[in-house]
Amino acid sequence: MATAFTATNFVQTLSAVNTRSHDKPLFDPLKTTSSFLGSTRKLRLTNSAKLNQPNLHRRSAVVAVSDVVKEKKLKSTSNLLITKEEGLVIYEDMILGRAFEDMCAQMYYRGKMFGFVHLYNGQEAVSTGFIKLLKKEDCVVSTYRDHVHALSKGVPARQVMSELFGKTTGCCRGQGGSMHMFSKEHNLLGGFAFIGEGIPIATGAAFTSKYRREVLKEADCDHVTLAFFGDGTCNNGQFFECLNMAALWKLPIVFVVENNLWAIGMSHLRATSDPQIYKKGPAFGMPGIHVDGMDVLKVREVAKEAIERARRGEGPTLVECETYRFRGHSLADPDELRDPAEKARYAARDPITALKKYMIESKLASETELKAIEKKIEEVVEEAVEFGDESPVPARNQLLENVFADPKGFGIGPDGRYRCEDPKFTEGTAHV
Ligand SMILES: Cc1ncc(C[n+]2csc(CCOP(=O)(O)OP(=O)(O)O)c2C)c(N)n1
Ligand SMILES: [Mg+2]
Repeated sequence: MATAFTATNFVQTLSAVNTRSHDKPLFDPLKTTSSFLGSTRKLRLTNSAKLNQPNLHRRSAVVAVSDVVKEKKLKSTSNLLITKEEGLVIYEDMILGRAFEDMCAQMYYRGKMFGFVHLYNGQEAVSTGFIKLLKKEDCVVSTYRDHVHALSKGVPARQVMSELFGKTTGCCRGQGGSMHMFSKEHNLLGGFAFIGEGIPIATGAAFTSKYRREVLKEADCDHVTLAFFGDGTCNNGQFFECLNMAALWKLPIVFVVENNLWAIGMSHLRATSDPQIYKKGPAFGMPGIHVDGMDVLKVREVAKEAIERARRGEGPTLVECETYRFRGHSLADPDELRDPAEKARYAARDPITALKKYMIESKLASETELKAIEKKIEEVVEEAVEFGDESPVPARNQLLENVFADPKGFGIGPDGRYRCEDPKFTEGTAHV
């Protein structure tokens, strides 16, 4: 059976282990059982067989939880993982993500949006579990599946919807669209259409925080960056290059892999030599951890420690969240390739239903309280659609903005001609 460091291992293993140490690890990763479900039984067996080969028996130590967390845990008087207030915030954020995406599907099929639109249904526990722990100054870097990361980071739903409608009131004034959500105010450094493209941007943002703190002596600059990306992306070069740099320079970053087991129609198990992505962390000298990405509370526990480690200046962490998308790759995908039994298995583990059950059973909230949140969010999303619909489309002179780096701007002059049509535009002296 394949091995996995679970969230519990990460949070409960109580003394620090040097990742490069040859000392015996505090727990034996090869003895833990896997929760890696995967999609194709045949391939899963092939991969577990591979793990018995001697060269894959390398034991990777994991940096364990710090004394800070240990103390906090001991002082805690409750067995519950969250307070009522925290639970309500988490629930609301997950409901917002789900309701927003469902509305996007409706609007897309009504022709209100253009290009590809990739929805996040099913993966909400990852966005909420991580981003709701951040400070405003912390940065988030996303992929083309970015609407919900933007919402969790605090970009108002109306600005995200308006962006999807290509309107001037969108968070990128309608110039980004679905795959390029960006907000300077919220330190959302972008969705990126090319896979892996955001990882170096995130690494750069983390380097900025470290530079400001250590070189510019801004003592309070303890900002952390979260880089979100998928399983398919982990086979790309940027991933490895950035793990190397982040570990080398001990950057305050968390690499969050949203392993939904598929890259469009390619099963993760067919596409990668060792499907346990978290194991690639220790190879670079950083902790690697696997967590059930359908359980927001487990994600949150791991996220807390990984974010705090980064904030304390102890460097990066690689977190693999095993999750699942409930819809096709994009709204243009008929989703005919995935096994219906696999889809049903994950649908039964809906992270929102699970949280609701936990909150009610633990008496953290009543059914009525949760219903009130759902109602409130319904209104927020409705309002976002109305706002987007009523907002103006960009003027023609916005077309070439931000396309070329020219201090005078290459847009359209007051006479309606493109500035770049002026023969003097390359000299920066055009007056059209
Ligand atoms: C550099 C690059 N190569 C190929 C593509 C085409 N492409 C778009 S999405 C995708 C799959 C990515 O899968 P994964 O990283 O698992 O993310 P998920 O869609 O599952 O969230 C690919 C290959 C791309 N966008 N960029
Ligand atoms: Mg994927």
